[in-house]
Amino acid sequence: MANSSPSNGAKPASVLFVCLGNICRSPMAEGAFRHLTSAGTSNQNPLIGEIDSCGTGAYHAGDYSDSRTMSVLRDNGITNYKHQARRVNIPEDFKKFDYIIAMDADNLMDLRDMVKRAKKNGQLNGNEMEKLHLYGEFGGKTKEEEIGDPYYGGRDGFEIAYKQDEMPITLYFLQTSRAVRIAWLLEELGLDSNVEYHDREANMDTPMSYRFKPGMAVGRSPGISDGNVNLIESVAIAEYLCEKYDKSSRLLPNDPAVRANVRMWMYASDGTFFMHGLSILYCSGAAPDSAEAISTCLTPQGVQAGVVS
Ligand SMILES: N[C@@H](CCC(=O)N[C@@H](CS)C(=O)NCC(=O)O)C(=O)O
Repeated sequence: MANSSPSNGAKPASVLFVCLGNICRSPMAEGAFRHLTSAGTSNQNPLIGEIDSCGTGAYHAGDYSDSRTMSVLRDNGITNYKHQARRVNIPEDFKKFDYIIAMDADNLMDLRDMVKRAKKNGQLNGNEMEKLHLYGEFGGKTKEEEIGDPYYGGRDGFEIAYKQDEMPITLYFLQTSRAVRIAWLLEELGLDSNVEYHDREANMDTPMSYRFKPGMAVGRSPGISDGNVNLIESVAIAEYLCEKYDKSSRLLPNDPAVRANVRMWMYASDGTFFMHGLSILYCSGAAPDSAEAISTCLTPQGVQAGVVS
């Protein structure tokens, strides 16, 4: 529990994750979120207060979290989380928590029905409906993202659910750089992302704060982090985002010939940029400063003499 408050004096927000039985998805989200916000430690994110999870149903009340949830959390370095399933408390949970986050659309619908009924019989009379959200609105890679129930599948379903519980993509954005293409792509794919902006220095140099970004091998822009994937090079990033998130193959079509054609233009545009960049670089290094010098440069002898390299 946080013992410090946000610097603006606001009350830390409390968060409740909700799925059906509270043994698979919502404890996974709770465990991952506790870890991300350093809950229960002296470093706890001051914006976050109480964190809990529950189920819309009581099927597993009192049970410990599914062993597959626990083993996936452990594999991701989360070893100190323990939870016993419980059903949502009506009306208490709806009064107590600021954010009530449903893992899928059915959970959200059930929660809405509960609030409606509790309002009808006078148990609730506040802004409870506004507290209800679908997971994807916050942590998901897309706004509509749902965390599918992995209960009846193998352990890999739990691994997918964990991946979904991880933070959104971070785009390291250097001003006046090709990062703008990736920002566009993230928006076009409907992906939620944190954008970390870095202004250039007055002389347009890349600031040191950008150059030495952890995980960004050589501090080039654009760069992204997506879970434990760190990437630079805009074409590589664009391909990765399309392969992973363009589920309908809208931007990178499925047909191999068309796909190859799109790729060809992606690589070609990068090469063209590089060539333009080189000519600007050469000119800026050896810019002639008079009409006479320019005419000398433009003769083959001028070029051979290295006036223009
Ligand atoms: N081919 C690369 C080019 C990247 C590039 O040249 N980035 C420049 C900004 S547009 C950069 O990172 N400059 C920072 C530096 O050189 O430290 C791509 O498309 O990602």
